[in-house]
Amino acid sequence: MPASQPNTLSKRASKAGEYDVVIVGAGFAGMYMLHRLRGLGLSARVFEQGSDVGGTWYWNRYPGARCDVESMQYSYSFSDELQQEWEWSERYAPQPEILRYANHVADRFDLRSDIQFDTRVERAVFDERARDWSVTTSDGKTVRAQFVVLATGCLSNARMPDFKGLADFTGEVYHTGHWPHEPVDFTGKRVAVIGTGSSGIQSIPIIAEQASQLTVFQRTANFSVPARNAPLSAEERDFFRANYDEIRRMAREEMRNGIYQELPEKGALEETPEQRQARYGARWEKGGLTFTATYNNIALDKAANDTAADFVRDRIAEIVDDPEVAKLLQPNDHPIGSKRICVDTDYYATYNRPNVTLVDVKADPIEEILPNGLKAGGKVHAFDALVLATGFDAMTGSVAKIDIRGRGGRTLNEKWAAGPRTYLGLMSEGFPNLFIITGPGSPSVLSNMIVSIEQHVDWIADCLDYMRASGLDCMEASRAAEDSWVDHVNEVARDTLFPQANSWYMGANIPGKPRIFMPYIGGVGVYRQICNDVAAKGYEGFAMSEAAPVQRAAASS
Ligand code: N01
Repeated sequence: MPASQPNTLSKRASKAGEYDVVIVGAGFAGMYMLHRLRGLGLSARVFEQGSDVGGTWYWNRYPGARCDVESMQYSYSFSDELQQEWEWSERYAPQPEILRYANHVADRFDLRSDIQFDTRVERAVFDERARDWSVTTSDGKTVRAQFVVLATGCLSNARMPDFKGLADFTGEVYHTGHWPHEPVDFTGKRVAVIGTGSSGIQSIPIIAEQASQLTVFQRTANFSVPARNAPLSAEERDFFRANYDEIRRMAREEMRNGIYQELPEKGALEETPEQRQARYGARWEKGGLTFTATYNNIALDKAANDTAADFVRDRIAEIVDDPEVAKLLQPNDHPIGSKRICVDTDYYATYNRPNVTLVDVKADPIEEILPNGLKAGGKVHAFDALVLATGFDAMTGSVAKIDIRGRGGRTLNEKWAAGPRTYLGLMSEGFPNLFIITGPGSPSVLSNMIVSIEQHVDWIADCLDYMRASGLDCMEASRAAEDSWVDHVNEVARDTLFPQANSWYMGANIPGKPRIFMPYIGGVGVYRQICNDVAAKGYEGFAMSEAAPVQRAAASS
């Protein structure tokens, strides 16, 4: 950087209501972003809609909520002291423990003083002359920031279905993604659950233990594998702690999904049916998400995929006593893994309980919610409490709720009307100085989210540091780079079985949402290398510019 250049990025620290960076959201992404920016000496303000930190783990408090990535890996790696000292209790951490961890991180790194809770960002408008953002929040205030980082989360906009009569239901209504903070007790109640994705599959066994009667309304059967959750032994913890450097490196660089695991060497069809049975059996006994990594071509080859899907369908038939119920629970309309596979504790066995009934709402669609139940296929089902496990407007929903206006006053929603368009999932052309963490077009929800969050935060922080050192104050994805990245994201997805499912990855769960495979499926290692190469080439594909002399003069006065 020429010595005469002003330090354009840190001028805002001293002025009230002006920041170098506004961060939207205080989940795992927002918290780490704040920590990194402070380390660079930049001023940052975080706005968080909730009353505390934790993001998705703040809102998703439903019974049985826990992470499907093992706790020793679903944790920050940026502080060795933190990862050595924090004591995870179970193989898969339950939601309250993850929330305690988020709170511990906030306290340990003294983050709260720069976070404003109970405050939504309503609007962000780019000022082309001043080359900064004006950000308006739900308390009616407006602040200015040179950069905005959207750390809004991919699964944070709970989807309320538009059932006729829902507002007239007289009992309790809950959404799994927006669960009350007070304990909910279903003891002795007749409960209905609509939805059998991960949230439904985790909560149904617990609700069934409390409720006098549980009716599950299933539209699409999902593949689920046992979690085999258990307390973590001292040996398991010690193994990770002693080998964290290498485990984290492998997760970042060598694993497609950012989870350190044993990688398969063979394709499913290279082995005999007996060998496959033994291998799937061993993974089933081990439990967890890596079931679909038993072979290296399950996500690519339908015939290989069928062998894994058949194995799970057979297990369902074995576990569930009533053959009619078992048949309904066997997924048959999408390849295994093409929708996020679920990880459960006693899900299928729950249907053997006398107080649990499964209703197929694909055959008998829900017609309306009644004051004391619902009507499906002409039949009335009565209940006292309704649990909506109906998912999220994923990946774009939380961003779309903010009125974001870039160059020429164009809104991000207008630009993304036919589907999200980004360069590397990090920026969208026409919206300078606006970063997205784990946005569409990055591995994001296909990966261990904390691995992807840390990668994006580090990349953004390094980029801001580079801009500061180079006297640059404005950065924007180029149209050509964005177009070719979007093409690449689509092309890589087309080589897999993923687009065959009506999944939330495709936007298929939201009526009217464009059908586009949103995350980047090339793998976190490949993606990281691409991002690093882009940075090494002076942020290739991004236009970066210096403050104009008149602005520099104003900035330094
Ligand atoms: O949401 P989902 P989720 N009438 O969209 C049904 C992560 N997560 O909250 O498939 C009837 O998967 C819908 O039916 P269909 C994880 O990444 C992680 O469960 O559209 N049914 C489906 O069954 C996960 O993938 C963890 O036919 C309706 C269900 O509701 C993601 O979050 C835990 C309906 C929604 O399933 C989302 O999971 C929880 C309607 N009108 C979540 N509308 C872990 O870490 C929707 N459905 C373990």
